[in-house]
Amino acid sequence: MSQTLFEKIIAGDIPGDIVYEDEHCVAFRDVAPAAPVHLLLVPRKPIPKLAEASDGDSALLGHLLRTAPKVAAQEGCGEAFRLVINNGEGAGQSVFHLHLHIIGGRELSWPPG
Ligand code: DGP
Repeated sequence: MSQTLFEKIIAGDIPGDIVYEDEHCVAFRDVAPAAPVHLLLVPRKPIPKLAEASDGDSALLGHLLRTAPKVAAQEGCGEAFRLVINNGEGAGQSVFHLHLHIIGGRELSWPPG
């Protein structure tokens, strides 16, 4: 099967502005930032979308949620940041490799629309 765009960034085959990595996940800057801080936190495992994660992925999903605040803090979000997971085309998912958007660095209004 062909690699996802994010697998290619993780492998270094496509340039990516990587700000964090560990054995399970990688974070890099979104190419089209919606805020001063807009990162994508991506598991190395190419799960296509959240709804396709399995029970066996539970620890990995927990790791992503535990890692996101650390990366947000590292990148200067302060106490306020937002996590977004778009699941499916109808929700705006365009890259089918699970990723958490970490958005911050400005006031974030609610609801997001
Ligand atoms: P989503 O729409 O939730 O699937 O988010 C995909 C994000 O990926 C979108 O905000 C733009 C970003 N993106 C697309 N192509 C690239 C790329 O080549 N490099 C980086 N850094 N981000 C990308």
